[in-house]
Amino acid sequence: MNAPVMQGLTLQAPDYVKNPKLIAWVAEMAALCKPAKIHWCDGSQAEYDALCQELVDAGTFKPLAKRPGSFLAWTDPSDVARVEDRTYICSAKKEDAGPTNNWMEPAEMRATLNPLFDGCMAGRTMFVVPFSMGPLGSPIAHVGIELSDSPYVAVNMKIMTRMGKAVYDVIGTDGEFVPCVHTIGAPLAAGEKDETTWPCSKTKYIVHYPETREIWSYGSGYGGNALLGKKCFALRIASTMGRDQGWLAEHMLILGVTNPEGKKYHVAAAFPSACGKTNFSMLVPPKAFDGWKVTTIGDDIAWIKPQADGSLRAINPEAGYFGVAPGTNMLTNPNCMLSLDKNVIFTNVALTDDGDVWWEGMEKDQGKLPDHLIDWQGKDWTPQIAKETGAKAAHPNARFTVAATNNPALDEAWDDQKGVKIDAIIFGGRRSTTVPLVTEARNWTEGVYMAATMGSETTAAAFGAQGVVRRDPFAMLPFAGYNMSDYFQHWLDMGAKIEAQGAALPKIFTTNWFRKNAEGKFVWPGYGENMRVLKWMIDRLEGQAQGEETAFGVAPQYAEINWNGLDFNAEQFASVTNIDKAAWAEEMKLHGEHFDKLAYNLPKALLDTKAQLEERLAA
Ligand code: SAT
Ligand code: MN
Repeated sequence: MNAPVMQGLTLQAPDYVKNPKLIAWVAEMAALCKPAKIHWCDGSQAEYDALCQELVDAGTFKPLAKRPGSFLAWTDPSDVARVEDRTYICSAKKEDAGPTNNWMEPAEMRATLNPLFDGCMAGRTMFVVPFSMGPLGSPIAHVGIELSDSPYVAVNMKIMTRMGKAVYDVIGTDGEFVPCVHTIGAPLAAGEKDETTWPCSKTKYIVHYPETREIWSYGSGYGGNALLGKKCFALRIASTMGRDQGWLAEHMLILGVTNPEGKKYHVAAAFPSACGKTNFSMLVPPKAFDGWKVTTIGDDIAWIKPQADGSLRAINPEAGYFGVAPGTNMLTNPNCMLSLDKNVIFTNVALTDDGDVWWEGMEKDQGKLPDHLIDWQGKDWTPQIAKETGAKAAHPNARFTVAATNNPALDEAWDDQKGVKIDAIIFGGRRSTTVPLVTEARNWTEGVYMAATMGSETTAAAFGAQGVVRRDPFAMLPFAGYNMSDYFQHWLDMGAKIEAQGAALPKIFTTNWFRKNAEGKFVWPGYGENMRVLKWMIDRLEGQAQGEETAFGVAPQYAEINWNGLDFNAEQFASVTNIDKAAWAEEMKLHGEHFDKLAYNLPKALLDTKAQLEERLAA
């Protein structure tokens, strides 16, 4: 199709785009956003290379001499994380967004956004980015089209999703797609060029219309705000699709774990942003676990659909990792470090004098701090400056974008259309106190309760104060696309339906790797050592560990954990597993306040579970 959209701008849709609704929508958006040009992405390597070169020419990307095919981008200092207070769920009814989401009446939001989007792409190219969330053609996958005026978004989407021509075959002439519109804002006057290498707008809106399944994002170029396949589609919009269609879209990694006899299990695990999902999904078992293997299916998002036989099968809707760089090194995540040697986009890490990247935590591998760097804001950095000013070389939320296929621990089924069968689900928060290392829920409802009341200390992945405990149910607080209490009910309903079928549900566990001692130091060594906890979970699946009843689920006995090769005595174990009754009395008050806020439609089963927990604590 070659229809004129407006003066000087023609649509020129490639002939393999055969969906009239899609073409009409692109034309409508082009007429609104008024780009200088439209580029229909085909997802080819040649296209990726050309766009990266454009980003180099514009000064947005610095090629990295030490890492082939890799680039470094520095954002505007105001555009480094998700903006939760600018993120909206615009459902027709306010109650459907619920008390944990910002809401505006859809018509009012459209009236707010329309003038902002009018001409927002002036002087820039509008990229049409076709992408599949999940293996192409999988019954668990869904597709979207993102329109964006950011070439950074186009190249990141190429790594993070199955992006390209083939998506149009899935859409065909009348298939569904989720329409996503993104602009960095800051429109250009005629003939003007972007003045900064990371243009963005002070005004930001990340908007979802669940009923019409649309996403509109204005003013930010940062990953979670701009790569609309990720949090906006794969969690916020997809969770509402899951509610309506009977499946789950979750903020979960998916891993495979194979024992020395070759038996394989699949585990999905929810942790809040920047709490170690990527590390856990790529875990290298300690030496004492010779013959055990952990493989990655996904590091951030899981789409889980119940099958006819009552099993739950999951896919990773993404095709790459947008992970936190600081803290990553050969001790914390060797598989990740090995996947970062080529074809990586780094954002907001520091630049070394010899053209490599650096972030806090790398000194552990290198044995010392570098003498000199250019920090993520383009300023000189030395150990002396860091000492005097506390300046970080890399932003704490600095990220790498890398294809899953770079991961040496990639699971062979990662791209399987059928997904993998989930045997266990983990919910983990970041808590210095109170919550024990690991417990198993006695039943599905208790598991939903544990997930619904999860607390976590905030991290740099979102704007705002860090280190304060907030309730982050299911690690979905910023990502649930509908009323949180309805979301709890959906989980309960899914479990009840599977149980009514007579099928076995996955076991649910909670973990907390982050308990601290009186000196403020982490007690549990974490990282690869988490394998010891994972092994106990598998023993529970196999009926090989008896565990111990506690007020808060079934916990491991000290002797049930394999301690080979780790010096961790019973006293230390007690300090990460004990249930402090006074702390729990306080915790239960917080659960109560949390439930008060979610009172509308809160499932009664959760209040009953709370009462049982209180009784057990009082006993
Ligand atoms: O900021 S992102 O949404 O891209 C990553 C995260 O917060 O988990
Ligand atoms: Mn995440």
